Amino acid sequence: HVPPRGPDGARTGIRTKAVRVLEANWTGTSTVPSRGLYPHQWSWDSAFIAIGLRHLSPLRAQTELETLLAAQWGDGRVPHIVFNPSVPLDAYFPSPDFWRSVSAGRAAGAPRTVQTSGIVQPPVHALAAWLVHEADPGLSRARGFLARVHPRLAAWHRYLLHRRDLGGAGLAAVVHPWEQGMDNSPCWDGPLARVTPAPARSFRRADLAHGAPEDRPTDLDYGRYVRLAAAYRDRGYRDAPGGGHGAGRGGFAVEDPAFNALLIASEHALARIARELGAAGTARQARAERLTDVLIDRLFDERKGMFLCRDVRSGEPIPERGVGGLIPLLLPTLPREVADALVRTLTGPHFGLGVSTRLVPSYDLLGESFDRQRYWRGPAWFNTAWLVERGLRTHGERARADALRSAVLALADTSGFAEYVDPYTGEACGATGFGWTAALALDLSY
Ligand code: 9WN
Repeated sequence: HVPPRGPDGARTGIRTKAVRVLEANWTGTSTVPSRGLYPHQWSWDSAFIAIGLRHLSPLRAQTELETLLAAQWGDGRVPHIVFNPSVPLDAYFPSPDFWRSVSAGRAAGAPRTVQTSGIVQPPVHALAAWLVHEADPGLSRARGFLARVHPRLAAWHRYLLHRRDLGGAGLAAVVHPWEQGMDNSPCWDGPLARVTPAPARSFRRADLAHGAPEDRPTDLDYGRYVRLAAAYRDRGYRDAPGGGHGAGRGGFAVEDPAFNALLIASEHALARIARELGAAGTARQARAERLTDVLIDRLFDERKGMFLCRDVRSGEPIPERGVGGLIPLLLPTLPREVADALVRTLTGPHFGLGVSTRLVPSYDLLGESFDRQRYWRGPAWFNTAWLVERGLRTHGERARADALRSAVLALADTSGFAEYVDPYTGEACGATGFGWTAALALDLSY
């Protein structure tokens, strides 16, 4: 059901509650995903959070993105975590003393005055910057917001499209499951099996102090995350063609459809930003369209009716159906037949949207590894729902988009703005009072 509209046509109840979460998670310069579980600034969280914050305070939304971009590395990468120095080291693992960005990241141009991780997350930022600008163009122009963020966003995309083109086809590759943002998706099980896990006694998981073990990745997953991140760090966070770092048998390099679709959507946004700043933006626009074609050629699986990941090391597609394979629906120049196939898959037996599930599950309902409770192996997340909602609307699927929007608003409310929910029942899993859940519900309430 859709929360009742107030006298001014506003969905007042959920807005008030969402704003309360965003206020509680605001630190003064950015917003934490969760006070307990994730007490620092995360990259793609901040982009989604800014999209919600623009309704509450366009200035705060601009600040959120500017704080993140201030921690950008010289080589253009935007780190996946910007650490808050006033938070104790043992509050989150891996902490700054693991990443050692200032020393290990020196050659790659890590900032000297702020500590960050050395890996990245999906590039939702240019899309967020454009949406934030649109919320209050007058304020944005007065502050020179787009003029200041544009060079940083352009350098960020340059890093991804050049240094991270490990497969040589023009797409960006992720070198760690945390980079794609869906940490323990069954899509990574194959490529991760080649990685020798770091011994469990060599690190201490802080997440289990806040989250139920059955909702979180396993110790074996963590052992592999730690091994890969440490290998990347020990190579000075250098990117080598072919996924060479963390290399030998143990490398990880994957072309992911969601990561690349978000990059392309952000390229479209960057073209608009360039136009607003007086440039033509046509080359960037053309590149976004070209990249959409490459994405289809390289990652679309006609038989499965969705996009798949591609393991750069083996050169083979990864047969698992993850929600990331539906995110390219976001792209405006997707051919009709591809968009139609994605909608059929979304509402068919593997994802069941509007038939058996209330919100888009993160993984194939019929897949062997499906687990309705464990993190990215089945539960439904609100950021992917927001992206699919936008995709449905982009391709004229208005009734389905409306239904998904209503489900997001209802479940965000009843779950206490949960990090993720059981896709069948909507029951809360993980943390509550979660930043992007509140922000994106707020956005969809308008
Ligand atoms: C590792 C912050 C982040 C999200 C990711 C989500 C989770 C971190 C973790 O939390 O990942 O980056 O410790 O599990 O998977 O998408 O950005 O909310």
